[in-house]
This record gives sequence, structure tokens and C-alpha cells, in this order.
Amino acid sequence: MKIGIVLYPTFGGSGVVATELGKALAQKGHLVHFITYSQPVRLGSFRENIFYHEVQLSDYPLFEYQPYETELASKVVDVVKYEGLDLLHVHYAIPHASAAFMAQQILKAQGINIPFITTLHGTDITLVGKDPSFEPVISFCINASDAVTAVSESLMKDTYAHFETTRKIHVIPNFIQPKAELPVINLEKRRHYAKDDELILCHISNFRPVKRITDVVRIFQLVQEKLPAKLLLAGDGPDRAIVERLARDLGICQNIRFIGKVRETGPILELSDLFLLPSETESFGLAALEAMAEGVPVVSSNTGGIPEVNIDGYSGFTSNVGDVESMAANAIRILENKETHQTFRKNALAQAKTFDLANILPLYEELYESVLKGHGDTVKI
Ligand code: GMT
Repeated sequence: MKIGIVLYPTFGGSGVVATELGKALAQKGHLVHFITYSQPVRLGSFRENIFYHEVQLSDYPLFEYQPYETELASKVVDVVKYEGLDLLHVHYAIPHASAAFMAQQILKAQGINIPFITTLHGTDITLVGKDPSFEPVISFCINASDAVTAVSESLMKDTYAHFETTRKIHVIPNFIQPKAELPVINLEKRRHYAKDDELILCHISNFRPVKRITDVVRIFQLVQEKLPAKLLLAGDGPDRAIVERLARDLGICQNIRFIGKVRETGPILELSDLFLLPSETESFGLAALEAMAEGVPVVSSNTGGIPEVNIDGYSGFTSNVGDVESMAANAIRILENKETHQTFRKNALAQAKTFDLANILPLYEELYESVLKGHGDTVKI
């Protein structure tokens, strides 16, 4: 198949999932065309069967705000026409689904039919999308898509709760390529971050308020009062300064390392003993799955789709949003005893294996095939 993937190229989870999906499809022989405004961070260097089409943004002085959606739709029209694409798969509804709809209508007028599948990722539904300034467009696009997928049961339910739609939403969870065995920790590398008798706690995100990174620091503060530990914070974003200030106020700066944005999370996770994800809302929690795939147990909130990924009492623990005392107690429960920690590490890896790419990729391929046969699903408007 010739598949166009429209995505955000940045460090957000939706861009990571879209890029990894495209890479896996290309490996299976499909021709994959990524369409976005800059090279996706996880794309890496040249790969067979992968093409990248950049949306060039004009800077005409009349525009106070650049009309990205229009330029994206024009680029999609161009790529579908000249590369002969079979279908489009757009990740994150805003503005990708509406740009795909516009492109579809333009091409229809030229006698070209191109179906588009929309994958909902989270904040496009739970935060931004349900804002009245977006809601009518998102509702329309969900109904106009040839198929819609959501990355968790929870996101599927949220979509029905917040949007005017009765159509089928396929749940296709995010995926990972887990390690076959628990990784052997490279002590030499680990010593760059912590002494041998110190534990390493870790958090990776885009440091947006929804991630509640101040909770990460507060949980860490309680843990390191009981157990010698270091905290690695990877990523960057709007809450970085707030977190730095909090760490200074709590007097624990010397135990926290800011790593900055990372392209690959594996090298940090494989040195870590525990992953913290206390988010306010999370449709899935890809970062938690990435941690578990390295055999790192997760202490998280129980919001949204997280409990579908991190199983309470098995791969880690889940607590109510904001309950830092409970999260710290759970972290200590996992870490204070080596045997318990090892059991949670094994369970985390086993749980990650249930999201193996090998099982999830065929679900997308089946959906593509049924859409191409014109059975997308349903109650399309
Ligand atoms: O979490 C973010 O801020 C990034 C965001 C995105 O849209 O790129 O992530 C969302 O999609 C990920 C991939 O499907 C999910 O794993 C995240 O849970 C989801 N984030 C939220 O729902 C807050």
C-alpha cells in the first residue's frame, strides 16, 4: 500500500507513535509518505520505503497567523496526486483531520478518491478538542473520517462523552518493541548519574502542566528521605522553570539531573529503577509503556488510559491524581526490597509485551484494507 501519514514531528507521543508506525509499515514493504512541517524526531536517517514531504510555511506579511491547515491540505493534495497514495492516516485530530477532509474534497472534485483514517491521541479530545472553539470541527471530522481509532478504551469513551458522534471508534492501543529479557544494567554508564547504592527514579515528558512534574519532584523528595536516590528528568517544556524553583526551595537540587530533550528514551530508561507518571490526564501514557519495555516499574496516577497500561500492584502502582503521599509510599514499597523490585521489573516487562508491535501492526493493516474495500465502518455522515 502507499500510505500518507500526517503527524506532528515533535517530541509528543502522537508524533512518536505515528513515526514508529510508519517505520514498521515501511519495513513490511509498504511505501510510507510522512507529511508535516519538519523532519519527525524519531525518523532517523535514510530508510527504505520512507518518504518525507515538508509543508513549507509562507511568511506573507498580511498573515498575522500562518494558515498552516491550508498549506498542509495543499501539500496533501499534491502528494496524493503525484505519488498515487492509496490512503491517508492522520494522527491527532487538530488540524490534521480537517486538513485531510479538505484535501479529500479537493481531490474528489478532480475525480480522485482518497480515504482518510483519523487516530485520536488524547489532548485532541480530552483537553484542546472539547474547547468550544474546536468542538464543532472535531465532531464533524470524526464523523467524516473513513475510519476512526483511539489509543485506549478510555479515550474512546471520552470521545463519545464529549463529541456528537455515534460512529464506531476502533481501539488500537499504542505499541512498543519490548526487550526479550530484562536488560543488564551498565554500571559504568549508571555511575554517571548515581552512586552504586543510590536508586534512580526517572520521568520523561514535554513538561506541560498536564504532566504535573511538580508532583514528580514532591514524590521524589519523600522517597529520598527514606532511600538514597537520584531523579533524572528528561524532556523540556513550559514547566521547567517552576520545577527548578521547587527543587531549589526543597533543597534537593543536588539529587536531580535535568537531561533535556532526548531522541531515544531507551538509554536513560535502562539505567532507571522506577518511572514516575503522575499526570492530570493521559489517554494512554506511552512514556510509561516505554519504561516498562525496559523492565522499569511505573508509579503513576490512575487517570484516563493509564490503568490499561500500568496494572496496579503488578507492573507498578496507580493512585489518585495529586496523591503524592500514596505515590511515594508505592515507590518505596517497590524499591525498598531488592526481590520485590526484581518481581516488579519482570512484571513490567511482561506487561509491556502485551503491547508488542508485532500484535498491533496487523490491526492497523486490517483496518487499512477494510477501508480500501470501502467498508471503513459505518455510520459515516
Ligand atoms: O502527552 C502529551 O502531551 C503529548 C500527547 C500527544 O498528543 O502527542 O500525547 C498523547 O498521545 C500519546 C500517544 O498516543 C499518549 O500516550 C498520551 O497519553 C497522550 N497525552 C495525553 O493524553 C495528555
